[in-house]
Amino acid sequence: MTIAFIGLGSNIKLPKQQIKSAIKSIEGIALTQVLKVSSLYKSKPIGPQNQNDYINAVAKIDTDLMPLELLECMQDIENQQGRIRKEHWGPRTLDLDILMFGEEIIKDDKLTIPHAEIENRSFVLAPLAEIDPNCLIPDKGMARDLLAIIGQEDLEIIR
Ligand code: ROI
Repeated sequence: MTIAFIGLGSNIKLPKQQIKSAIKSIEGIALTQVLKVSSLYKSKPIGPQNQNDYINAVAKIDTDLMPLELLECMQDIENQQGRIRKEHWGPRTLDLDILMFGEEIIKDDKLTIPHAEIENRSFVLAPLAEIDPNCLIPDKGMARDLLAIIGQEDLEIIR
C-alpha cells in the first residue's frame, strides 16, 4: 500500500458540490481507501483573474494502484463530472491532481510527482499541512515550512 495525496479544485458549476462528489467517487476506487479529507479552502484564482474564486481541498489516501492507474481513475472522475478539456489556466468544473505518491519522484510525459507547482500554492500546502502536519514533500521540504514562506493570508476556510 502507498500513501498518496490528491489535490481537488473547482471554480464553476457549484464548486463545493463538485469537490464533495469527487470525494465520494474517490472512496469508490478499487484497492483504495480515503484516510482523511481536509477542510474546503476558498481563494482567488492563480492565473487569469477574470474567473470565479476556487474551492480547493486535499485528500489523503492509501492505495494498491500504480501511479498511472491512479491517474486514470482521476481522469475518469474528472470526465464523469463533466470536465471539458481545459483552456490553459482557465475555469474548471473539477481538477484532480496526484500531489504526492509515497516518496516517489516521477517525471514523465503523463505525470510529474510531486506536483510541479506545489511549493508555490497555499491552496495545496495549507490543506496538506492540515491533514498531515509533518508532511514531507520529496525534493521540496515540509509542507508547513513551505507554507510559512509563502503565507496563507489569501485563503479562507469555508464550511
Ligand atoms: N487557482 C486557485 N486558487 N485554485 C486552483 O485550484 C487553481 N487551479 C488552476 C489555476 C487556473 C492555475 N488556478 C487556480 O489550474
